[in-house]
Amino acid sequence: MPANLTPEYKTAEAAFKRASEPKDRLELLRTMLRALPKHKGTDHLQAEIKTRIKELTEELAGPKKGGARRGPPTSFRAEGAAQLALIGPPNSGKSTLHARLTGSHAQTGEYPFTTLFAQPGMMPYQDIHFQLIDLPPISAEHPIPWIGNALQPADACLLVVDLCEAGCMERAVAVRDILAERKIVLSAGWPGDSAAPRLAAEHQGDPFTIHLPTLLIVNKTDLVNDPKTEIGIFEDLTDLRYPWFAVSATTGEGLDQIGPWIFTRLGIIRVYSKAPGKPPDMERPYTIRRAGTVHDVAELVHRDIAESLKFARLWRTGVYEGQHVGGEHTLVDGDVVELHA
Ligand SMILES: Nc1nc2c(ncn2[C@@H]2O[C@H](COP(=O)(O)OP(=O)(O)OP(=O)(O)O)[C@@H](O)[C@H]2O)c(=O)[nH]1
Ligand SMILES: [Mg+2]
Repeated sequence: MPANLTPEYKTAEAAFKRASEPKDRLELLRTMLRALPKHKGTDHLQAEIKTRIKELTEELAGPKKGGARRGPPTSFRAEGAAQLALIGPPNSGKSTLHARLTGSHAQTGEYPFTTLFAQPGMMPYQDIHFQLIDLPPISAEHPIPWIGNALQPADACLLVVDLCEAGCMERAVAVRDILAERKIVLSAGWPGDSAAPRLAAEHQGDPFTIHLPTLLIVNKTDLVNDPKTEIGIFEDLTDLRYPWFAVSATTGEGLDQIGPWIFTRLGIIRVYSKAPGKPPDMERPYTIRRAGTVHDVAELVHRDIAESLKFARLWRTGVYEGQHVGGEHTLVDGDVVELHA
């Protein structure tokens, strides 16, 4: 990090890291560039900010007039409780998993490089959904220029591997290394891990580095006698260490472990809203993250309500029965709130 960064720069940079809307990100990049002291020590950072501004400006400009039609979208605004990206080497079963978990008709094939574009889908879990993004394989042979853009809105990723495939270890390591070159770091730590320090990356270091919590999905276990031993060997022979599940996308074995695990490890909290004098809406909870507050829920309901929030009434089994709480009150899974603005 270059020294002598102004408070204005730091504020803009922190906001940039939290922002997910391309328009907001572009605006914040411009503020960062304006606020950045211009000297030798910031040359590199200036150049990188300018590149990102150029990329985002082009993306937001949409199809070029009279030019060739642009391809399908490469990134999707996060929907549901969290966005999870399916990444991995060719032919490991990402699309088969996507189809099975979301009911999509993602194209699958017995040959590598079947998937060419990003495709979203919704995977139900209890009364919420996770958004699952199917992606083309990540490999040295076929670089994906837009992979950084595609992973920008993701909260986490599922790294899908097929241990039966010859060369699977090198290919899995290659995925990690190719992404690292693009400043996307696959991380074994998840925000909901009680032992893990709060993701410090947000407050220090390079503003363009993304840390993606990673779950290893060892697929095609229907073809393996002893997945646990195979995974032990995989861990010994590579330096990849991620939490893992052994599954089969074709038989469905092991797949029901994924939803609850993600829910806990991302620290997701469901909050149910109610209008005064009416029963709570138990069908469609709002979702926030661990340590989230009444104010965070109000933001999800409507920005105006968040801004003019006076208090909320809170119901929590065995603890609260409609008591008044302020916007800063932290919530837990299953809370019911009635917002008063
Ligand atoms: N036996 C078995 N075969 C599987 C399983 N999952 C996927 N396959 C097969 O593996 C092949 C590749 O599956 P895809 O889902 O297309 O793999 P992919 O990772 O999306 O492939 P790319 O898009 O090329 O990266 C297909 O022939 C699938 O039927 C599984 O759990 N068990
Ligand atoms: Mg595919």
